[in-house]
Amino acid sequence: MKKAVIALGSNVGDTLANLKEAVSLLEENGCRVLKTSRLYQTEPWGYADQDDFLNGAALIETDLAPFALLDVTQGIERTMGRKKLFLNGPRNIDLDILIYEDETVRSDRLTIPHPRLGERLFVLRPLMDIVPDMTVPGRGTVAELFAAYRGDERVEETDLVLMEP
Ligand code: PH2
Ligand code: MG
Ligand code: MG
Repeated sequence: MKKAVIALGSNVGDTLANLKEAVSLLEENGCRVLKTSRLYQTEPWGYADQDDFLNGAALIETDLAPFALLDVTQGIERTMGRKKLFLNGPRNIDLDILIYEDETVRSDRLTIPHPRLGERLFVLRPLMDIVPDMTVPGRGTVAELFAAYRGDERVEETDLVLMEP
């Protein structure tokens, strides 16, 4: 079994229900969800004229290799009827593989660790909840990246959770 970390985001429709549905679909498709972060209401990054996102992250365990895991996350996005209008634009569900064990993957389809992980508070903040001590290959620990973050994104903690403890 391998451990991986997945970022979840939604800003269209019932965002909490969308994120919960994505977690259930991960569980039904070869991923065991070990831990989930709190959920955060975050200002849209990259394209301002859209609703706030609800963002979280999940630590999973799986026998799927990185590209097979990508097939699963993209399959879930398809199943949930994701319409991606444009880059950084609104979406009902987004699943991004952030970290996969200590592996580095660089291809057109997939880059692990996620290339912009250290620059996004909407990613780093949820990661701090679940894997502060995890090493991001080539970049230090999550806690180190979080401490080095210099941006000013608005990220507000909510009392929403993906799974009951
Ligand atoms: N995802 C994007 C673009 N911008 N902004 C926030 N706050 N949260 C996201 O998940 C997000 C974004 C593209 O995937
Ligand atoms: Mg994304
Ligand atoms: Mg994505």
